[in-house]
Amino acid sequence: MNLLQKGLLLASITTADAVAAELPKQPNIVFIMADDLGWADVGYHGSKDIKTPNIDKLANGGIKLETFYAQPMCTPSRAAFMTGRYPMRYGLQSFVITPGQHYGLPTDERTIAEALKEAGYSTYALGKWHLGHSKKEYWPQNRGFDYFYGSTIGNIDYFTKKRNGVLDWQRNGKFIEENEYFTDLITKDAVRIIEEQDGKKPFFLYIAHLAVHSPYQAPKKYLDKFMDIKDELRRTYAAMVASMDDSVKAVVDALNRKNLRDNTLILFISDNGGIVGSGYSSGMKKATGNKPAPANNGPYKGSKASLNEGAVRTVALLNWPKKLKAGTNNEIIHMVDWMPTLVGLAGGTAEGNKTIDGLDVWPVITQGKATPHESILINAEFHKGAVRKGDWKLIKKASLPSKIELYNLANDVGEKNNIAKDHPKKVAELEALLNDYAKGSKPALYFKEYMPFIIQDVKTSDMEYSGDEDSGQEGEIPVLPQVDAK
Ligand SMILES: [Ca+2]
Repeated sequence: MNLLQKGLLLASITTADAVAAELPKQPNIVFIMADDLGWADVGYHGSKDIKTPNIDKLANGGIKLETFYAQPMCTPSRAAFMTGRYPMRYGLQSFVITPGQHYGLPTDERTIAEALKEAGYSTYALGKWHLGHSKKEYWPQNRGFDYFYGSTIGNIDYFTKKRNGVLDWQRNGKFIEENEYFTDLITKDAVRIIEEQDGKKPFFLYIAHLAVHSPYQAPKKYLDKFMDIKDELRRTYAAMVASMDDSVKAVVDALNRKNLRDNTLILFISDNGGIVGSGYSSGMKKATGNKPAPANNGPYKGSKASLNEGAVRTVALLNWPKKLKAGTNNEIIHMVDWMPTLVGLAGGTAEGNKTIDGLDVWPVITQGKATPHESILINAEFHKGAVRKGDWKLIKKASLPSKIELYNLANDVGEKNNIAKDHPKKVAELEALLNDYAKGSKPALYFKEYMPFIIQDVKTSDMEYSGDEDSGQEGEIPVLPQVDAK
């Protein structure tokens, strides 16, 4: 084809086609997951005491997703990302996989890493997994990742990599003792991986920070930067954010050094909102010495694990200077959307043998299209759930005494005015919608494992008693106060 023919061909295709034609066939994808980051704890959302110049640079030079929904907690959110499916569909809607649990992301669920690997990508997982640890079949290297370096449980010590005395730090299945700070170790490995790329294959690099999840620990050099923050917990938290911000810089610098930046999409997303106020659990109170939790969710109500915006509306941005025009996007985008969107961008196939809840939001991000979601499920558990449809959000607390909350987020983003009583028709519509979603749910594996007599879910009261339930769980140790024999 000569130049004239090429010119004619270009002139004959539409603008949209031209944009598509310009896209490299298979961009590299660097997905950085923050853990429990407060919405307002980044500079570009107005944080005054915590500086995040490197995250801000990505945000301001990229697309800030300001109506991005994750799940309320770590395990469900990661599951939604990995599968493109709402966690209630496979029993991960409730709580997280705790160290004593045996379950994981069911192995018949297809992951984004499997889909990208099939599309020709090298796939790497670094950091915190939290989608199953008890059996190797749940580990990242058996869920589509060529390589895994990190921890499979949550909440390990940032330095010892132990949880209750058990080491949880591995490289490709080999447990190793490394006492450097969690964030520094995964950052060094990310940089090494980027530097070793030979350009023959595109890569998917999933960097899952433990930061800024508890336990609240940071290296001295970062703590020293925040001596003006009086509250010790907030100071440590700020130091953890700053360390993660430096990690972002190291990754971007490595991509620049390797001349990979033009063909690499970077995403920075928090898996859920921050823990604020009085926190949410006795464990958290213990971790904080009964002090207020350190995060700030800005205008959004609630804390991690709730159904309020503070738990599920998270820090989210994309950056790809060569392809994405800087700006702010206010359309509804959900964690489940990354699977079809990123796999679509990679020219792969997201759909396996199960229906995906996520939708391809690339036209929303690049062409200013409206969200393709008529509604989104915020979560559905046996005792509570929430949906958003347009500007309306309904929260149902089904355990007795039950409670219905209805908010119009267009004028009440802080969920301050429950207007359920004024809008019975809207309540009925959204309650029916939430119930329809919930009909597609499976029993929560968390409760099933702790309460084995539940054969369907607590919601149905469908329990099969063996008559031995009164003896408790196997090996359950009585908790008794010490009694003075005298
Ligand atoms: Ca989390």
